[in-house]
Amino acid sequence: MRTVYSPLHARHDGGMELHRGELVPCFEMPVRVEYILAAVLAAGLPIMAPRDFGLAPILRVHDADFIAFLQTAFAQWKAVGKDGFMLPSGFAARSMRQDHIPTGINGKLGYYAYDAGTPIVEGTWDAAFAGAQSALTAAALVAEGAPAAYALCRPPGHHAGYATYGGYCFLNNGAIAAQFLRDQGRARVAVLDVDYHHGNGTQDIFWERADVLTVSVHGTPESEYPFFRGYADERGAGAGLGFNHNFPLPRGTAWDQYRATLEEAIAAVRAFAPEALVVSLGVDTYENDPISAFKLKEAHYPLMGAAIAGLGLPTVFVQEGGYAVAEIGRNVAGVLTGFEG
Ligand code: Q9C
Ligand code: ZN
Repeated sequence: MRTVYSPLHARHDGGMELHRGELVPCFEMPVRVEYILAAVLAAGLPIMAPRDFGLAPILRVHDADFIAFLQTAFAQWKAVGKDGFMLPSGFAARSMRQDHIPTGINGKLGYYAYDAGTPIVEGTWDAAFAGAQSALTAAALVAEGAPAAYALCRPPGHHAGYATYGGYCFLNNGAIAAQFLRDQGRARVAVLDVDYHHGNGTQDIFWERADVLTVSVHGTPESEYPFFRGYADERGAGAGLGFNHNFPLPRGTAWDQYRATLEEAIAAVRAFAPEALVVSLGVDTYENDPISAFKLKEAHYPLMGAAIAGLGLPTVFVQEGGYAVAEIGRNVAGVLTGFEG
């Protein structure tokens, strides 16, 4: 399969995140991509640049005012004499109004963000836009008949909701790819999210949709980010009721338990009989990941890829998390080569 990649990802750099009470350099850093690129090249996957699909396919899954905010937020920050990176300091949480969007930049940050771990820097929009184009290009390759394609997106996407950002994510690359496949005539599309963290943004976007199944296997929100989504009783609403499946697992989960749960998730995808699959591919399930607590080893990632291949579906892999930077390349390449068999 081909890897779609843009060097513009590197424009999202230089931020700090609030992590366990301290401001630290972001775990989600540009060098992640260098390791992944080296490993997929070593595995023999050809690299290509994304095509430009513009804003329209992004606006199919995101709110127009939210997108305008992402495009202009840093300029507004600079206009009040600031530079560097932006983090919110107050949120529209319980008891706060949701029906007034503040005009000032600090209020806007708190309105659209839901954590203080996702800084915006000057190049964030350019990087996020390029990542979305990579996801769209991979989806287009699959729509045109490729059995699979891999979008090496950075920043990641699965925490970005219809009009919210967080968890290092701004544009939901996987959701954008899934909607593109729908718009190319695939009647039912499934998203299988194997990142360590619950794919709350993807769940949000397709919550009331019966044509896009969302399935996530992740660390329990009782202790793990994003804390307030990802429980098993979240099943969708309205027409989408029954078309969302969450499989939370405890800290310390190792391969045997993980594999059994992944098989359940795969069975849910199979029962939906989709015409295409998007895999939100985070490898922060790895035992040495600095912010996660599962115990998967390098040898398990090819097995994960083979299990997903068992669905026999045209598949778009979209890069999500994974922060053990020296090892994530081998783990990503392991899934992709395991899928190819
Ligand atoms: N205090 C992805 O893997 N920060 N996002 C938690 C712990 C949020 C991870 C840090 C982690 C988000 C795409
Ligand atoms: Zn993650």
